Amino acid sequence: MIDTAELVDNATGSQSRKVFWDKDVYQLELERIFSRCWLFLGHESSIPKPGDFLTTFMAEDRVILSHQADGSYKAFINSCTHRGNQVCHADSGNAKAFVCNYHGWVFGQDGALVDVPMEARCYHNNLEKSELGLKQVRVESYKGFIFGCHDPEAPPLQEYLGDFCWYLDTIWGGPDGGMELLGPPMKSLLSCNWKVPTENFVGDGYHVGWTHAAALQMIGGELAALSGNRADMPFDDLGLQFTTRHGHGFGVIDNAATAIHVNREGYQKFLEDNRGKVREELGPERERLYMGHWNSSIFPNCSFLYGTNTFKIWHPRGPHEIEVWTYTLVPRNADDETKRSIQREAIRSFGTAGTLESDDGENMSSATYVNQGRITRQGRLNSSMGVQREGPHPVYPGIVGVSFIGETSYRGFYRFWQEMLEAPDWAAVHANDDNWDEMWTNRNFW
Ligand code: UNU
Ligand code: FES
Ligand code: FE
Repeated sequence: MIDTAELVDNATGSQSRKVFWDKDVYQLELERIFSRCWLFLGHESSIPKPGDFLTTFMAEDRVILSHQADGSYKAFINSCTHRGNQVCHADSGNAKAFVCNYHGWVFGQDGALVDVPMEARCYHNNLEKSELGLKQVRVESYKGFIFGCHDPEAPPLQEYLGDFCWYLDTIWGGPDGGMELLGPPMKSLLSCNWKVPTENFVGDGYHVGWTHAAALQMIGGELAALSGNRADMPFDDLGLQFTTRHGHGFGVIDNAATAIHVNREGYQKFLEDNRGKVREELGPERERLYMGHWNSSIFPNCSFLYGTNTFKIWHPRGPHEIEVWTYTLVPRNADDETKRSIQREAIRSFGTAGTLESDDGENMSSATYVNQGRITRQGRLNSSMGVQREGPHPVYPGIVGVSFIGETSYRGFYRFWQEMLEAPDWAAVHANDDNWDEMWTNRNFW
């Protein structure tokens, strides 16, 4: 039996090392998190036409995301209902139907079983085709970003994103026309627990100046002042950190959206051209966010950097390995040259072989594998930075921490992670909707 109470201590900000290592914790995550939360599947821009599809994963389950004739999207498990063979082996394409390699069963664009070889002769009309479609997944999209969920009781996607929509509305479907993804995604394996990169993206402003010291020094610009945590680093002016009801969160560095770009003119001009509209329609707080650099995670395993514009899904492969999928986020209305330039910059920094990506990978792997040691893994992990220097804010929804270098959104992520592991169903989660943030006791901080 797993003692979930011991796994996370919200008051002090600590976690058991079992969260990165234990096989039973991982099985519970598959059951209670990945089977019940909304998981990112793909962007509408990747499958623009009817019949377009892509294949992806929801944790370790293979799924097909398919653009329907009526313009809607469906997703279904990519495993034949006959003898279980994987039906579609392509990464993406356009298909009238999906034909299984093994015995030739044919599934429609909507996953329904539409044809079976020699059906009358071999099954003698005893096959209930209508009950043998590919297993359906709930699908909903927000501003073009398509998510899937296995739990019929889960709230609608927009409610799941919740307060985080207020932030996302600045960039994903905002006054500048919103964003889309450039693919196909780069794919690579990394030997780490899936939560190590997720927590890093949700709120690790602390590692930036140290892990990435050399890269930031090379790139120059605003963030070079962070390199090596220099004494002249403008610490108190380093933005904010946010966490929301369902563990989604981010940190923002002010006026640094394009700081990691070597060639930034096109993108910086696009942002400058649009900031007035953002201010007018969404107000000065979100204009501030629009011009900043975000490190962000959407619970449970999707992360992005706004500004640098890498967009990642951390697909778990057991407790100690992940498959990393990397897309590039680009403003929909930027010209093609600017989009290409943003993609080159995102790949150079956070692509599979990116300079900053490789800085991070070694830490993520080693933070996982040290827990192989029986004594080592009995210790705990600390995420106490900024405790009490955070609270509800008069303008920004959720809980706001005082600097982008803090661990407010780590604590928010693990608070919800623990809540999901403990909740028997979504009704039990809803029961906490009015008091989810009571662990942040400094109510008048802002
Ligand atoms: O490495 C990161 N996650 C990062 C780098 C975050 C913010 C700025 C630069
Ligand atoms: Fe943070 Fe070592 S200093 S993990
Ligand atoms: Fe990093």
